Amino acid sequence: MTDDLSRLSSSAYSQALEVIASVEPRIAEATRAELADQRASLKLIASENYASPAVLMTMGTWFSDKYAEGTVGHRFYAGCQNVDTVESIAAEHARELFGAEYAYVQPHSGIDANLVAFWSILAHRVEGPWLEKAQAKNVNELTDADWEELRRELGNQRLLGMSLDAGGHLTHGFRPNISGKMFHQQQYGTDPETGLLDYDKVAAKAREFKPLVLVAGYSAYPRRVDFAKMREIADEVGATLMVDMAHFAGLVAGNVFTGDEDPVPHAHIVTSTTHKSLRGPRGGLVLATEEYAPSVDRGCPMVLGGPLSHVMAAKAVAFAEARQDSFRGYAQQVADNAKSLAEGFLTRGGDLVTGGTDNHLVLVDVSKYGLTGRQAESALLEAGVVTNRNSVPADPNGAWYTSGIRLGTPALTTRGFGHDEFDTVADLIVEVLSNTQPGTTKAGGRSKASFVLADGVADKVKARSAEILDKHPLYPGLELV
Ligand code: DSN
Repeated sequence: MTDDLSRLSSSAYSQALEVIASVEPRIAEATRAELADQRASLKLIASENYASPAVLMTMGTWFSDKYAEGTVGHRFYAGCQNVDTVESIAAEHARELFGAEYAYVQPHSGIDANLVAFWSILAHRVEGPWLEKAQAKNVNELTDADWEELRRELGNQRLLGMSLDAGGHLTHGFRPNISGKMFHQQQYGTDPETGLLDYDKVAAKAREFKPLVLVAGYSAYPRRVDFAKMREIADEVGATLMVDMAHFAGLVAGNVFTGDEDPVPHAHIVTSTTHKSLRGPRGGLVLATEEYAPSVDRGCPMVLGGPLSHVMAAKAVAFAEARQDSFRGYAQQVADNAKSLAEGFLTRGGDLVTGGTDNHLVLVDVSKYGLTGRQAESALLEAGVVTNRNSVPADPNGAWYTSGIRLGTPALTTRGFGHDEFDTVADLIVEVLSNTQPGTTKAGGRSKASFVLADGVADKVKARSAEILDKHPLYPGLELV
């Protein structure tokens, strides 16, 4: 931010907090406390970032008050002319940013974006009278008999996605999620030795299972994916390729992932969030080929509530930021920093799933310290290092306690961290983990949750973190009064 913008943001936020405090002072106080906490901690959650003040401020306007179900120029409510402007600009930026034929910026979250994609794929793939009927009518005009016909057509559809413990996401067919209920699902994993995707095995599974939907993408796989290969597999078995790029959208936007690693030219439909490596507001996004656009457009009211116009406006601002040259430098630094972080662990004897990274995240297996992921996450938090526990492939501790911690570089890269800072971060984490012991259960056994962090370690780590955090302030120049 320039000095002028810092001064303006400082006064805008200070005044906004005063207005909030006049109604509910505790919320104003919690908002101040959240900024202070975020400024004082090492944020390493791979799915988080720091949006710019421009993005944040765009969300706090009267666009929040407007209903606008439908699509641009075709709304179920009157008075949507300004929402139309906002949605059109956001979609235009998204198309340009990703080189996509079509962009739908209404989804409220990544899960919503995936529901829109599932609906779109199902509706698109049902040939014949039902599709014509659905396209000819408003969804609300379909009769019970129409729906019965749809259920018959759609029943028993199959989805093949990456398993949760290999790094896939809940919405990729995990049994307790709606995606695992609405589809017959099977999962592909990673090679037990290397932890890497084995495309031949994915292809063999696809040939055997013949899915309607092949889902690629991940939330905890520390490597790049060859989407050209995934498309070949999908084409061979007649599946639709859906890529969920929620985690790495910033690396696609910033041209770190190009060619076969860029999902947009290869997938039929691509979903994303907008707030992770892409550094926008909390929300979702669907990109599609023209062929899928009509069914994607039915996302609201089919599976979405009224679009959040204030968030669509903030998406437009974030996409405009991501189209600037500086975003490419940022995205490359995110990937370079992840490598520095991984090297920092490896040189200190750390155990990483797949032995390293080539995206924005690192998955550390903490078993070698005698800890569960939950104990590691809690001990690190005590020392001001914010991470999240995560399963590792074939995790003996399951999805609750886990054996890993997932670390991402997008947020601290936004603060200006580089190679040396991430090497220090690895050192601090190893310091905490090597000085943590599992606690004991009431029955005297080894606990999977409680832990004992050696005296003085948390303070020492906090002091060393403060040195680097102070050199890279969050929202530099933004002072609240
Ligand atoms: N919560 C997000 C993540 O951490 O990956 C996605 O669900």
